[in-house]
Amino acid sequence: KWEPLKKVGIIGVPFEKGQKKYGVSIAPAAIRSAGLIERLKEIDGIDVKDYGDIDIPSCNEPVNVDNMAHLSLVSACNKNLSNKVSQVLKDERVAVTIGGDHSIGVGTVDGHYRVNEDMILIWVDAHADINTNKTSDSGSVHGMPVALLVKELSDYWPYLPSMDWQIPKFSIKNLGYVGLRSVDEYERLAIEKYDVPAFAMEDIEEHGIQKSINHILHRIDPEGKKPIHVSFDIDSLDALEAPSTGTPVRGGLTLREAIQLMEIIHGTGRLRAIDLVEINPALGNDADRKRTIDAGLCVLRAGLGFSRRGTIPSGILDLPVQ
Ligand code: NNH
Ligand code: MN
Ligand code: MN
Repeated sequence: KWEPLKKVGIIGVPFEKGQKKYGVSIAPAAIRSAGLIERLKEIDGIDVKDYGDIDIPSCNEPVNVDNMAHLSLVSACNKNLSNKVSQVLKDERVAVTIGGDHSIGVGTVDGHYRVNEDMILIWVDAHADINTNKTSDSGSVHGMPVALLVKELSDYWPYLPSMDWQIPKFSIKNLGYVGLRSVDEYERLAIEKYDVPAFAMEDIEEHGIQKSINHILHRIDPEGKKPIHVSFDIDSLDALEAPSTGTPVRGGLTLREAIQLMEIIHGTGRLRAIDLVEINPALGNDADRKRTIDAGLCVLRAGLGFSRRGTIPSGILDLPVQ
């Protein structure tokens, strides 16, 4: 009963307060001017609607929670984003969110969950982003979104002023990881405690992308009937493929592996939301920037049905005659 959705809604999130470096907030504009909409429209049969950028609060009543930088801004941004993602999904479009740093995963997943409680989440990242404010070394919220979202960890948080709008109901049983290679100690503990299917680079090395993603999907949704949310951190790619990002890690996915991953997920017909986060056009030189943005576009195109084989124009049966 599932078929790939041909309608897509783009949401830009020029937000970077979930981490410390300048530049992730200019990614939506940079990716748009690199031809985001045009390149998605090249996909056979696709209908793209740009919902524009969400409103980013610039200042807010600050709240002080130990080891959580800019929590009130992160929270306000995610509240708007959650509503926007819900709206796009209710319009029966795949919600494609262009970040911004990965703290915006709170809003995208919350917005998806509110429309469909069955959703499952594939977190494609070098990092697990499952720190609490007690376990994080950085105090940056982009390392915490998964821990904020899952109900199983809600008792490990203090009261978070400004976050009352977000009720963590999503179950960690519906989460899987691909691409991990920089996991903090307590993050590893959480992954093992809850037996989260987590394909770190060494597992991908051993099994390949196809078996890895199929194993995860089968583990969390054996009947294959739940909508899929992919939260794609560009640093899941090898630092050579995607240099313009705040915390590059060597030894990551090749772009070919990432494209294959997205093609397989597209092929389920159940992909309903994609986040593309942590592209930082302010880091590196022109070639780095171009390579990183282009990699992100290739990932989106693969997830939305672009075929590397090429497609015959619709309604055409033969070559044009002279
Ligand atoms: N785990 C580290 C932290 O909590 C790094 C997170 N950085 C990321 N995550 N880019 O995807 O801060
Ligand atoms: Mn991340
Ligand atoms: Mn990361």
